[in-house]
Amino acid sequence: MNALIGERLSIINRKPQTTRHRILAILSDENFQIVFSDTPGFIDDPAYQMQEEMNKYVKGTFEDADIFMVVIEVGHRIPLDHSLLQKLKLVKVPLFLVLNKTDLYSDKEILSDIQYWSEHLNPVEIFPVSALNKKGTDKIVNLLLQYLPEGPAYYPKDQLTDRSERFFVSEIIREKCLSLYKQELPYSIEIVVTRFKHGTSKKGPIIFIDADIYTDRQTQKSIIIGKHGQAIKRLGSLARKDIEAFLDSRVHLELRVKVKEGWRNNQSSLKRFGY
Ligand SMILES: Nc1nc2c(ncn2[C@@H]2O[C@H](COP(=O)(O)OP(=O)(O)OP(=O)(O)O)[C@@H](O)[C@H]2O)c(=O)[nH]1
Ligand SMILES: [Mg+2]
Repeated sequence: MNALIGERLSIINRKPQTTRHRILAILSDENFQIVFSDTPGFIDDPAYQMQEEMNKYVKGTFEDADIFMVVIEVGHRIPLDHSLLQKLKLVKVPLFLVLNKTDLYSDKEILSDIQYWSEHLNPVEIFPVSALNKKGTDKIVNLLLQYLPEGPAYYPKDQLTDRSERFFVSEIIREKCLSLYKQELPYSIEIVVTRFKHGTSKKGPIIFIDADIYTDRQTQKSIIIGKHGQAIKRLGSLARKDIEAFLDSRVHLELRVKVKEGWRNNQSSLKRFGY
């Protein structure tokens, strides 16, 4: 989705379950408006209420998508009896298949996948792409326009997303947690922006941002902070750089760590965290 709209809206990380919400990206032109909706990946055996909520975002797309665009990595042969594939075969709207990461695979492997998926999933279009190198992605928008139903624009032409700046700030911080902290730790983390205030400093305009990092155990809190606060300092400085680029402004970022035991299974916490 980022490659198609030319903005970095959805956070990216090699760890699975990076995307936890449904994020809209709106692409408008003189004659069209396409609303992309990035979702989490489907989780087969949800262990937490949070993951059930993530799956609900996926299920929601079956209600309202005008086109399904499924992204599968080349060479990833998901079992054909997988419930999601079965469901995708039955969708009434056009199904696009995007075979991603072509930069890592040979032409032979890519061709074999095109053949395999056209036989077993029967999408109306298949796009071998490298989202990383923006290769093969330029054709997609034109084809989407051919298959999309006509209708009035839902959003103002200058609106890029349905999410707030606060939301993206929290996502950027979470993205840095995913790359800085090991193994399971990032999965127990949620970010809440508690202050977002435009101000001025000696050097000119600045945005003051405070954010709470929630985790579900005291031991994790100390890991997040690190020895002499080194880990959280590094987190703050990496996140601030990306937030400044995203907001195109200087930023002062304050991070605090809090413990909320079992938040991933707590309905009111989940609601508060925007699930
Ligand atoms: N080599 C290569 N890597 C890619 C490409 N596209 C994405 N990646 C990498 O694949 C990993 C996963 O990317 P994400 O955007 O987080 O994938 P996702 O499908 O949204 O995954 P979740 O949000 O976790 O469900 C990241 O490490 C990306 O850098 C590509 O075209 N080529
Ligand atoms: Mg994602």
